Amino acid sequence: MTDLVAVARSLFAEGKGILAADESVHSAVARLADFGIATGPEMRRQFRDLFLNTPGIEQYLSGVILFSETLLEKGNDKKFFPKSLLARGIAPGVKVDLGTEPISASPEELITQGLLDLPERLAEYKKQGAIFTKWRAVIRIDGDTLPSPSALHENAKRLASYAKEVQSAGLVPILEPEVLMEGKHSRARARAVIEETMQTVFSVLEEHSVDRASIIVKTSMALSGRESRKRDTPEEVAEETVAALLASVPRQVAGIAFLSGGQTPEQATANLSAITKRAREAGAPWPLTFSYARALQEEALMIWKGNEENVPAARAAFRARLTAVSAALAE
Ligand code: 5MM
Repeated sequence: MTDLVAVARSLFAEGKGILAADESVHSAVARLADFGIATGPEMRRQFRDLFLNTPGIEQYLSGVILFSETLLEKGNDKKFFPKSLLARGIAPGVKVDLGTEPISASPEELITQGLLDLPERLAEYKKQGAIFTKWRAVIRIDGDTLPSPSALHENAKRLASYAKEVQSAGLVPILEPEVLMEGKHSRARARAVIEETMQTVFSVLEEHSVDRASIIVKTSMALSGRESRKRDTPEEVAEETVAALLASVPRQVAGIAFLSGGQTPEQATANLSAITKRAREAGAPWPLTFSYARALQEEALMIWKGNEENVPAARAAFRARLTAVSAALAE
C-alpha cells in the first residue's frame, strides 16, 4: 500500500516546489492568447514540453500538476510526460476537478464540479502515472457580503468528498480553496476570508474523517484586492498570511503550498521569501513551498511566443525564475 504521508511530505523536499501546469483547455487557450500564441492541441503539447522538458528542473521541482490531457501525451523526446518526469525524480500529479459553475442561489459565486465520476477517473489517472491530485475551489470576496457562508460550506463539502475519494484511491490530495485577488478589498479582509475558508474546510474534513497527515493545502496569500490599488509590502503580506494560516490550518497537514494568483513573478518571489521568514520566526509547524503557474511561466512565455528558435532563451528564463523562487524557500 502506498505511504501517502511519505508521498505528500516528499513534495516539500528542501528547496523544491510544485509547478502548476494544469491549465484546462479553456485556460491554456486564454493564457497563450495573452502572449499572442494561437492554440490547438499540438501548440498546447509544445507549451507543456517547453516547461516539462527544461533541462535541470529536477533541482527545483518536487512535483508537477498536469492537466489530464498531458498524462497521455509525449514530449519532443518521444517519452510520455509522466514517465519522463518520474525518471527525473519529479512526481506527476493531476488536476481532477472539472472546473466551476455559478451557484444558482448566489450566481456571483462559484462551485466546483467533478465528483460524479471521480472514482473511475482516479483509477485511470493512477494507471496513467499520477501519484497526487488537485481540486480547486474558487472563493470570491465582495465587501462584507461575499463569500456567503453557504458557498464556503458547499465548496468545503466538495473538497472533503474529493479528498476522501482520492485517499481511498491511494493518491495524495492537494486541496486548493483559492481566495481570489480580484476586488477592492483590504489585505485585512483577505486575511479574514482565508482564515474563515480554511476553518470551514477543516471542520468539514473532520466530519468526513479525512486523514489530515496526507493532505496538502494550496492557498492564496493575504493581499489587498487588485482594484484597491494598494501595493502591500512583502512583510505586510507575510504577517497577515502567516497569522491567517496559524489560526486555521492544523499542524498535522503534510504542508502548505502557495499559489501566485496573478501576482507578478517578482511579487510572488518576494512575498514567498517574506512568508518563509515570518513562518520560521513564528514557529509555524508545517513545511511550506510554492505551487505557481503564472508566476513561473510568464517570463518564459514572453520570450517563447510559440517559436521553436526561442525555446532555449525561454527555458533559461524559466530556470532563472525557478532558481529565485527556490531560493525564497531558504530565507
Ligand atoms: C489558481 O490557479 C492555480 C495556480 O496558478 P497561479 O499560480 O497562476 O495562480 C492553478 O493550478 C490552476 O488551478 C490551474 O491553472 C487550472 O486552472 P483552470 O482555470 O484551468 O481550472
